[in-house]
Parts: sequence; structure tokens; C-alpha cells
Amino acid sequence: MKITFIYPLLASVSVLAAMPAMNLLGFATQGEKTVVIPGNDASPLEVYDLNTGKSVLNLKAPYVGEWDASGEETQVFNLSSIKKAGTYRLRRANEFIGTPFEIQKAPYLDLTKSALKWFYYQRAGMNLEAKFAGKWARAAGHADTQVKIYGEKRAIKSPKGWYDAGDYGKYIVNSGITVFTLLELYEHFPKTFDSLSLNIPVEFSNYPNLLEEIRWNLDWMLSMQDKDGGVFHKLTSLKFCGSVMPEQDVAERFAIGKNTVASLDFAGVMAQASTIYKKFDSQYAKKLLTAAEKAYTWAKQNPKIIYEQPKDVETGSYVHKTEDALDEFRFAAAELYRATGNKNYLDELKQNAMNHNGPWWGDVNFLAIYRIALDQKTFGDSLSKVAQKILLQEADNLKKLGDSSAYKLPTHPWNWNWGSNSAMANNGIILLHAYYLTGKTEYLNGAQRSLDYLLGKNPFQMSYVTGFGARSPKNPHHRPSESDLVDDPIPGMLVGGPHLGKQDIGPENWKCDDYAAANKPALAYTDDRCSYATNEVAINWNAPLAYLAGALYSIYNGNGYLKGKGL
Ligand code: G3I
Ligand code: 9MR
Repeated sequence: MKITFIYPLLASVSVLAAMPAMNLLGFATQGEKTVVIPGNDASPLEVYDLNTGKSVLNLKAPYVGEWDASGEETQVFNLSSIKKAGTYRLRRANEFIGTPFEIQKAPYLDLTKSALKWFYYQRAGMNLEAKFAGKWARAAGHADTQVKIYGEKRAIKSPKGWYDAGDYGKYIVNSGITVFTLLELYEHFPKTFDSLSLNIPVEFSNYPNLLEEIRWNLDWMLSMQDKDGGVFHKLTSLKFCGSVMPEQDVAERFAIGKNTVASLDFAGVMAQASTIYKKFDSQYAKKLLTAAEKAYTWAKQNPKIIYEQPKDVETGSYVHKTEDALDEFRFAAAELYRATGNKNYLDELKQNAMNHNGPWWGDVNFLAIYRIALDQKTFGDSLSKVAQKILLQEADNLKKLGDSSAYKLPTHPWNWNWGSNSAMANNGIILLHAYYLTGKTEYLNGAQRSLDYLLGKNPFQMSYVTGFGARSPKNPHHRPSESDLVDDPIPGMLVGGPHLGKQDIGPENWKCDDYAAANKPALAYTDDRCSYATNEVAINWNAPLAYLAGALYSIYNGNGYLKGKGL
């Protein structure tokens, strides 16, 4: 059932007044607070404190900009001078516009928890009990205890792990950047995440909940490593199943495509994880590191095995045409050097120059940049300064692009691609790393603007996260949300977002053509389950959302990473 948004006709709100595009979850008292209003109205904007009924800010209409990503004329208002916690509402030309919004000391905690809890909902091989999953409780699917290796007679046990997205596949490459991002969130903000409860089943009582959840996918990843150290690309059926619940998808599944990139993504994440889990579970940490070194060795011996999708396999492929594995070698060597101190990894790192690419599932160069830029002590001044320079150049590029855009969104033109919302979140993470290095608030504000966009400061004036904000996606392309008997989609999921690829419109899928006419990237989106190109959800999209929201919450709450004092 498709729900189109009819803005709530709240009392004394004119349907003609332009609705504000703003972060529907509100702002931090000390954070930047910007609002975009489409159009060129000359009237001033007022902000009312709903607790006192008084106007607390009166802003003249600013100049009118035009956003090339949507073709809209817009005005940007800065409400940052309001520092008092409370509930507020915008008023213009004697009418209230938009919905009430909160200003509080440290917002986005509920969003962070829900974005992280979603990984529990993605668990393969576990029935989700009501005490943890609420009304989205479901039976287990895909035990994956007898999985044939594609093209061979052998079979492996490959249980657990997270479903990749709206489908029931499990993919190593996409798990790589996802697990890296979640582990970085833990490592950067332990004061928040050591004690944050996600209300998930506990198997390792001494682990923080976040590390417990991540281990569910790490354990699956370990099972995808072959005896010779090489790692398979994915575990899926040959074709995508229909819109059914996990336990109804009984097609045979295969471990497919041992290859270089998957082995290196695996090596990098296992090495990174070994440094984090050793505090809680030294045996497990050792197992992770051994697996990491074995995978790296296999990749060194097999440097050019690029995944090729077999003809009879139609599930996701996570491979791109310019794949050369150099970025994955860089990422893995950096993590292995940090985990082992073995100079061989450092020497290889030095022969594999960093660049400006990424971060996305297809290029993990930036994961190495983050590691080396923030850990000068381990990697030495010269290498670390190179990484810091690249990071700050990228952050300054993004800041400049954001400052000059009529939505103040730090983004590159090429970010308008499949999963554009995750690109916006990853841009916010680059800006946060620049803040960690320099303490400059302009970078923190850039990260805030990235989150603002995802939570409502966009041409649809909606939050792109299910269950969060007055207007949010109701029909994601997500098999459990489509086929459970629950109207509300599972909460905390970031949908892919707008772009002009329109891969889901065509002969086999005309029902998705309601956004076919969109000719601007920021407008090419539809909240319809048919739209896997704009309205699916994915683990590598939720991870940067959780990082961005969790980092901002922690910083505003005074648990900041490095407290902006740089290295
Ligand atoms: O990299 C090129 C770029 O150079 C070019 O300019 C641009 C414009 O055509 O295309 C870029 O490639 C895109 C690639 O993503 C990298 O962004 C492809 O067009 C685009 O089709 C590709 O989309 C991927 C999609 O699978 C289809 O393969 C998404 O990134 C990826 O997130 C998505 O992943 C799927 C899994 O396969 C299955 N599970 C669901 C998951 C999410 O939809
Ligand atoms: O559900 C699949 C989604 O996870 C993928 O991202 C997408 C692109 O590979 O494909 C979806 O599956 C569709 C298939 O490609 C075409 N027939 C309809 C399937 C469900 O929408």
C-alpha cells in the first residue's frame, strides 16, 4: 500500500506557506541549527518558544540561492543563536510553518540506538523473540549449516551473519566497510558504547552490546574463509527470492567466488577487530588476527583474482569495473601493521601510495587514511602527515561545496548514486575526522549538516530513516518489512536515497515509474517497496548513519573523541 505524504494540516498552518526543510529530530543546544525554506518569500522568519509562547528570534529573509541538485530556489536561515533547550516552532507571515522541533543538550541517542539495533533485526539464523524484537519478532531463516561451495562438491558450515540489505544474501565485501565503521564508532566513543544497551540477546556477558552484535557478523565472516586462507565473496541463493519472510526462503544457498578483494577486506576487518576484542576476549582476538594474516598471505599469493559473477547467479555482485585491489591491500596492511607491529606490513604500505578515493564498498582507501591519520605514534610522522593532508584536503573540499550549496549540504556531484544517502553520511564522517584532528567547529558543523539532510533538510522535507521524524519512509524495499504483518517498517533503517540511475524502472518493473519524470538527482526518489534503487536499506548504509548520529550525540554529550584537541 503506497502512502503519499499529506502534510498534517495542523491548526493555523496554511497549506500555501512553504514548508521548512529541517532536521526533524531537532538540534543540540551547542550545535549549528540551519533550516532551508524553498522559495523566495521576502517575509522574515520567527522562532517561537512553545513553552513560553514568545518569539525568541526574528530573522530577515536572506538572499535566495538555487540548488542545482533539485533546481529549487531556497533561503537558508541560521537559528544557531538559540542555545536554550526547549520545544520551538517556526512562524512566517503570521502563520506557523512546519512541525514543532526540539533543542536539547545531546540529541540523536534514540536514533543511534535504533540504527545499531537494526543489525540485530538483520540476523540470519536466529529467531527474533518479542522481548528483543517487539512486534517485529520473527522465526529464524537460513541456518546455513550445510552450504555448498559453488562449482565444487564441498560444503561448509556458514551460519550467523547479517542479511546484507532488503535481500537475504550475506556478502563479505559489504561486510568489510560496514564492520570497520561500527568498530570505529566503538573505538572512538567507548564512554558512550561501553554501556549503551541495545536490548539484544547476550551470549558474551562481558562484551558491550555493540561488540556483541558485531561478533554475530564477524563469526559468519570467519566461516567464509577457506582452509587455504582465501575468502569467498558471498553466500546467497542463485537468484533473489520473492518478497517473503526469511523462514519462507528455502532456495539452496552457495558460498561463491573466493577472491583477492574479499580476502583483503576480510583481513583488514579481522585485524582491526583483534585490537578491539582483545580487551574482552584474548582467545577470540588471537583467532581473528590469525585469520587476518592467513587471508592477507593468500591475497599476496593470489593478487589478481577479481570476482566474476557466474552466469547462473543473479544476486548482488559488489564488484566494480575499475577494481585493482590496491585500496584493499592498503587497508589490510594498515590494520595488520597496527595489530602486529610487523614492519613488513608497513613497508608494503609505504609502497602503495594513499589517494583521495572513497570511502565506499568499492574503494576502502579512506579507511586506511582514517587509521594512519589518527595514529601518528604507530605509523610515524611522515606517513601520518601524508594521510592527514589528504583527509583535511577532502574535508576542505566538502566544506567548500557545502558552504556554496543552496542546501548547505557537503557533497560531491558524483555522490548522487545508488545509496546516495550513505555517501552523505560518509561525507559527514570525513568531516568528523577533520574535527578530531583540528578541533575546528566548521568541520563539526559540516557533519551536522550531513545528518540534517538525512533527517529532513532535503527537498522531500522528510527523514530518510524509518520510524524517525514526523515524516519518514513507510515502504522500504526490505523483504521482512514488506512481508511481515506489521504496517510499520522495522525502525532505524536508512533508505538508499535519490539518484538518477532509475535501475528499478523498466520492462519488468513499470510499477516503480512514479519517479520516472524526476530529472534532478535530489528529486529522484520514491517511498515505494518496488524501488530497490532508491528505497532499499543496507548494512553499509546504516553503519555510517549510526556512526554520524552516535558521534554527534557523544560529542554534544561531552564524550568527544580527542575532544577536538587534535593528535
Ligand atoms: O562507479 C560507477 C561510476 O564510475 C559511474 O559514474 C556511476 C554512474 O553510472 O556508476 C558507478 O557504479 C555504480 C555502483 O553502484 C557504484 O556506485 C553503479 O552504477 C550502480 O548500479 C551500483 O549500484 C550497486 C547496486 O547494488 C547494483 O549493483 C550499489 O552500489 C550497491 O549498494 C547495491 O548493493 C545491493 C547488493 O548488490 C544486493 N543487496 C542489496 C544491496 C543494496 O541495494
Ligand atoms: O531485492 C533485490 C535487491 O536486494 C537488489 O539490490 C536489487 C538489485 O540487484 O534486486 C532486487 O531484486 C529484484 C530483482 O533485481 C529483479 N526482480 C525483482 C526483485 C525484487 O525487487
